[in-house]
Amino acid sequence: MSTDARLVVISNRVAVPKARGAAGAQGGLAGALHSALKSRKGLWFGWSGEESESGRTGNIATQSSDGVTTATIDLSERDIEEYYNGYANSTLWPLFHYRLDLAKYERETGKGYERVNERFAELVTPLLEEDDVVWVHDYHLVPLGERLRARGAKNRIGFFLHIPWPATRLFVSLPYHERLTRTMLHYDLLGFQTKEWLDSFLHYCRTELGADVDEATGAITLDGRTTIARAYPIGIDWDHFSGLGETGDARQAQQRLMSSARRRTAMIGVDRLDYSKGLPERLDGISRFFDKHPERVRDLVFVQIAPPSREDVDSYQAIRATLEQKAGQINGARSEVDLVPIRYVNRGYSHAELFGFFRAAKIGLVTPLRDGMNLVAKEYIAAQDPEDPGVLILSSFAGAAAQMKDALLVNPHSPDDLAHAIRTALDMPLEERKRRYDALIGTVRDDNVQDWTETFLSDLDSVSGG
Ligand code: ADQ
Repeated sequence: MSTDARLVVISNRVAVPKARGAAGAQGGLAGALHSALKSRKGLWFGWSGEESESGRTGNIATQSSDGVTTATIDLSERDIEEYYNGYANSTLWPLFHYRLDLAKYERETGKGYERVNERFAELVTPLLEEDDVVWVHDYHLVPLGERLRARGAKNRIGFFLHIPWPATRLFVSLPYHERLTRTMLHYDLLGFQTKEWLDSFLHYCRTELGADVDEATGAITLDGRTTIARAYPIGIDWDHFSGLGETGDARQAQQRLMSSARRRTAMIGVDRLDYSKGLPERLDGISRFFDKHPERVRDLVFVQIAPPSREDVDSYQAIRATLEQKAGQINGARSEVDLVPIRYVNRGYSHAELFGFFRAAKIGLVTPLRDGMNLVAKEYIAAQDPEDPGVLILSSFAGAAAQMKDALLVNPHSPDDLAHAIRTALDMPLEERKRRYDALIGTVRDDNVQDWTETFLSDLDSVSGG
């Protein structure tokens, strides 16, 4: 890292290390942030995930290990309902994933969102030191930078959006959209996953805010203040993830899936149970494949691992019911006494077990309708055997598609397109599988999460702050 300044990460949730080394074992984003924090003796601030009486939500619980301090606060039931389940997950998440049909626009939840952002600013401000570099994460905390500035923070403050930025014509359906976006121009550096989301944001700033936008440098100037916006595609924790192949858990998981699939080709999907991940559409594609090629039902077993998330939000309950019904219908129509084509599992697994499943599966299906990046696509490739790699079928609407053009890119809305890709993957000769794998592995290995953290933070160090 190019500077000794302390790093302060602020995100909705904090991954509090439970035991020595636990943060490393989490892998992915939490692990990468933890190592950046460790090298800069940092502080990580956010919600504990716990609910408490509203009178006690001003208490900060701190914990230090390995030179990293975590500071967490509880939220009240009302905060959780309005800020987390409400504005963040029932307004911004669906809108940013192009699901206007699911986006709810309620004044009360908008106020709750602003109130919790204000509380974050109020509680973190006394913990900030003059030279700290502050990195705010994701859609839960868009206005936080402006709230910190209002309290006098002169620090360099960066923001990274993990999800897409929607097209301007969609985004302007958000009531008071200008109020939200103007707050973003109080950050020094804004990071997006892909050039596509970045371009949408720049377009919005130019056409709706009347900002002066320099496309070449990403400089956005409004009211005499300049913010830099750039694309920083996130990657996986390569060292951690690729090392998992050597573990007993990974080997066992691989063996388990291979032996239970017997001679059939295993095809896998691993996603949080979320409507943005295109799961019902995926099942429609598989069903279309079986309709077109009934003789191949015996060739394939599809395993979908989808742990529930955000269960207090109605649309998440609805997606769960839809999937259970669709999986049940396909299995009802296609099963034999010794064969069930779809295995649908609603639980989480360790990354080592997922590594084993990915390696056993000769086809990886990653077909979100819209996704900021999608790390599962990269994990699937990282887990393959270079001498006999599986085939990744990837939605062209995932941010990852911009870097992974050698996957079989599909339109996840089209069952025919999906069915065709499954057939192509099943029949793909080893030579082509290797060629595609060789073309994909470089970006998965080199554009990893450490590289992402270092690039973002070094850019943040070099912009003029305050
Ligand atoms: P997510 O929407 O959660 O992340 P993704 O990028 O795929 O999506 O990351 C999911 C992570 O959870 C992966 O590491 C995966 O292995 C893990 N996971 C999924 N199912 C699991 C299961 N059953 N058991 C255990 N682990 C499981 C958001 C954005 C993405 C963006 C990331 C990072 O929506 O677009 O890529 O943040 O910026």
